[in-house]
Amino acid sequence: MSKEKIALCEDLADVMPPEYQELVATATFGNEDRSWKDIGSSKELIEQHSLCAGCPESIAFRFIMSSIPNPEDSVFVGSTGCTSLVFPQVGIHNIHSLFGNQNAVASGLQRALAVRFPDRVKDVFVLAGDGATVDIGLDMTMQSWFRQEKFTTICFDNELYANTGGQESGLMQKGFVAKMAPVGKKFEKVKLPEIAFEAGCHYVAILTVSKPNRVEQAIRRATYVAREFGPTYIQLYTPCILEIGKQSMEGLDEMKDSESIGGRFVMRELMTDEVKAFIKEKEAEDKARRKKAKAVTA
Ligand SMILES: Cc1ncc(C[n+]2csc(CCOP(=O)(O)OP(=O)(O)O)c2C)c(N)n1
Ligand code: SF4
Repeated sequence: MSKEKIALCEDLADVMPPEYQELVATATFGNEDRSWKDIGSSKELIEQHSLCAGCPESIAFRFIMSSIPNPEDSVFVGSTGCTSLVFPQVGIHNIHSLFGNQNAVASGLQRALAVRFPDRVKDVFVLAGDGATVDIGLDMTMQSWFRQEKFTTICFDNELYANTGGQESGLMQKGFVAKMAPVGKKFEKVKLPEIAFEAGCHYVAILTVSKPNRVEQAIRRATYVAREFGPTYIQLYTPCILEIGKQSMEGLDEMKDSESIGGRFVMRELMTDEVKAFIKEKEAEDKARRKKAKAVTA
């Protein structure tokens, strides 16, 4: 979506419904400094979703959408799974791809956009479950990293195939028994962040979605690094509360437990020294711009 597309025709503005007028007045698209703090007012991002009540994937979507630096010129590529249920309701261009093919589709898209719009920054993001990213789609995921495709892959890691009722995934923890995997997982959770770094990702982060400022930082870093260097990867723990037997209000506690010391989702980032220096410079630039903008409005 673009702010231009929702602009009101002056002659008809006063007869438009108040909700629409409010949307136009508060939409954050086009504002470089929008952030997760705008979620409450930026109705253009996402209002409804069709996930289970309390599913952490829904808040992950909100944080991601409010954090990407260039939403009007961004495209999401999705895959079959619970994440794909949200796509019809997001205010960002998106493409649904065959299960597992998402990184192949994103590769072609990113290249085509670069040729078609050489003077505009276009960001592509893959948003898919761990089954799509790591199991059935691992070949496509890895090959896009080997080829150094310039986009960000975001894996919604709920440690199983949720949408089809709970089958085992490579990212499932050892010993976990899912509804459709009664024997229990026999090997450790695959270390995809390390594999991603080894396979050529220039910035990798693993975290839960319990702290929006951390998600925002990771998304922005991954986006900037993908533009300049090449592939980036973010793995977000979005537990399937249905599968682990939690109530709708318990997803947050589950994430907090898993990220405390010794947990499997303690936040970590992997990057080279060159990328670290680039991020430092970029964040200093952003800070200076925000300070200047604040001084002008004061
Ligand atoms: C080519 C293909 N293979 C298998 C399926 C069946 N299928 C649909 S969703 C899904 C599991 C999705 O799991 P995951 O990617 O982990 O996402 P989640 O639902 O857990 O968010 C599977 C196997 C399909 N739709 N298409
Ligand atoms: S089945 Fe699990 S992952 Fe899917 S929407 Fe429900 S809680 Fe979320």
